[in-house]
Amino acid sequence: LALKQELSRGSFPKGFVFGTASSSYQYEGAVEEDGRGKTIWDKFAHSFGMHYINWQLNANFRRNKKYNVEPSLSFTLRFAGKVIDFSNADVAVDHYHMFHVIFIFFKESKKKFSFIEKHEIQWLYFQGKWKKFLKFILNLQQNCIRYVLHGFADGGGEVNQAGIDHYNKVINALLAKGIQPYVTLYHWDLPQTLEDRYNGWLDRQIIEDFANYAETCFKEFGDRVKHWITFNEPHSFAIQGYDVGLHAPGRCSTLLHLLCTAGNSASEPYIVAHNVLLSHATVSDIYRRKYQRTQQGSIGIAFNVMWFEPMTESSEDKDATQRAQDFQFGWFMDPLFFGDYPTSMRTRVGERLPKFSEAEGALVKGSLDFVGVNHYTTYYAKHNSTNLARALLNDALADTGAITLPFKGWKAIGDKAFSIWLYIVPQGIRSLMNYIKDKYGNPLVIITENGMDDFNNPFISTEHALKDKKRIKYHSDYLSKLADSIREDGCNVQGYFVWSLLDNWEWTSGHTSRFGLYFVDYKDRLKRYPKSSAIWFKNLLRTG
Ligand code: GBH
Repeated sequence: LALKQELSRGSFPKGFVFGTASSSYQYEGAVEEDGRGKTIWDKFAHSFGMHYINWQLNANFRRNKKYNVEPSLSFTLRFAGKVIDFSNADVAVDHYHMFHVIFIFFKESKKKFSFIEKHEIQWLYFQGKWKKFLKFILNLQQNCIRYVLHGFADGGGEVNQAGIDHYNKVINALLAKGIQPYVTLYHWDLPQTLEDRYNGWLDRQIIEDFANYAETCFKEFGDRVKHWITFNEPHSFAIQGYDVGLHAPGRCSTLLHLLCTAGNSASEPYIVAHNVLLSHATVSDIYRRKYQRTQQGSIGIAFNVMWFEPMTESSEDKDATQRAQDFQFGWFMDPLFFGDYPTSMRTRVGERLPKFSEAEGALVKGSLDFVGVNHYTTYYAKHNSTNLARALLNDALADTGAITLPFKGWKAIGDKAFSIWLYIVPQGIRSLMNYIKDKYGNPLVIITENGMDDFNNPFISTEHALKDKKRIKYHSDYLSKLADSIREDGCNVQGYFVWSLLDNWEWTSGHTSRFGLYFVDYKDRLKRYPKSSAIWFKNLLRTG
């Protein structure tokens, strides 16, 4: 408790940045405006009401020859509704019209605004009354924000000026208030045209198209944006999109996966990840050769990284724990730091794992200035040798030969947030930071996401929902452990972003889940209110 009370901005080194994170698809809405093209998530979130059986007999037999996977007969069914509450992100939290809510942390000032005043101020801005609002607006305590561009041109090379103008407004407004934008180039919203034309991330053509898009961003915004994140969580979209099938484009090919369309989960996740790594490296190379010297920014990539603890002390489980980490984080980190995939992956995935040519390996290796880590939770890992896994799990996940669980017997590893996967284990962040330090030579790390969600309970009052003690505890516990990893263990961590600034559209969970420091009232014109955690965070950043 004593430690917790001490937590302040001063618990972190000089120059350490604090911010909140968001993403275009989960926030913006305005899907028909300013020439915005359709994305794979638009299609995915709207594909409900369809029931069909999609036989993949042939696909699976072809795959067997090529990839040496046991023959299987499988089919998929698509049921109604990809998103649990049948919502979509056509409106999301309407951020395209209201990016200015990023100012809702009020700077410490001579004038103390009351709770009500602050809301009136926000509300004015929300309604587009800019000038009046700007009179009131003061700087945020946070000194940066993680923002995602929705701007991936649809492959034709045509740049949409309306989109550029919009993001110029956002970036300039942020900088005018002293807030550094950390910009993510890709957070899962691939143009549907590229999916239709050549299967998106499955085709190497994506490397060139992504590079063109990224270069456009460097040209247009790089004079002001100094922190670039090429990708958000390639592991998530490779596995969820091409193996489990729960995310766009919803491909997978295993029996028992009722929500998927055609795919090949024995090979596609690996191909996708390979093309992502090559895209990242190509973009990073372009940035370094043509822009970095003049623009003086840095480039990184953000990964979803759970921490894993062995289920038992047996060497089998310890090996399985390492494999689980190899297949999640090492999959990307090893190529980036050592030039090739982990040995455990080479051994277990064999011919299905793509190879880097010598030149590609060299391009990928070292192609980042910082590692973004989205960290939320910790699981146990356990050795798994049964073939049942291949039937029950998805192919790429089964390749690990590890089962990961948040339970030991009946005992959960930590308290639970609302999301089924999110268990609260603060110590995990410290262990993970040490793992990165030891394994990869203490690279610069930025925590690009950390947070927890509550259920969007329709039966409780807004006042009640604003009292989010659990979230305060979550962040203060994780931040304490993070501070320990820096101060006591010497880990090179230089930033922390809360996921998320606002409640928003949580992918397959739709609007059932609330991750924000700010509450969004879905029943009343999307008005925003600070939860207790927003006030706590602001105070934390004010002290020390
Ligand atoms: C982040 O991913 C995303 O970057 C962000 O867009 C999102 O809003 C935020 O999390 C909150 O969810 O359901 O058991 O198959 C977090 C990492 C990795 C967590 C995949 C969910 C699926 C686990 N995600 N994982 S399961």
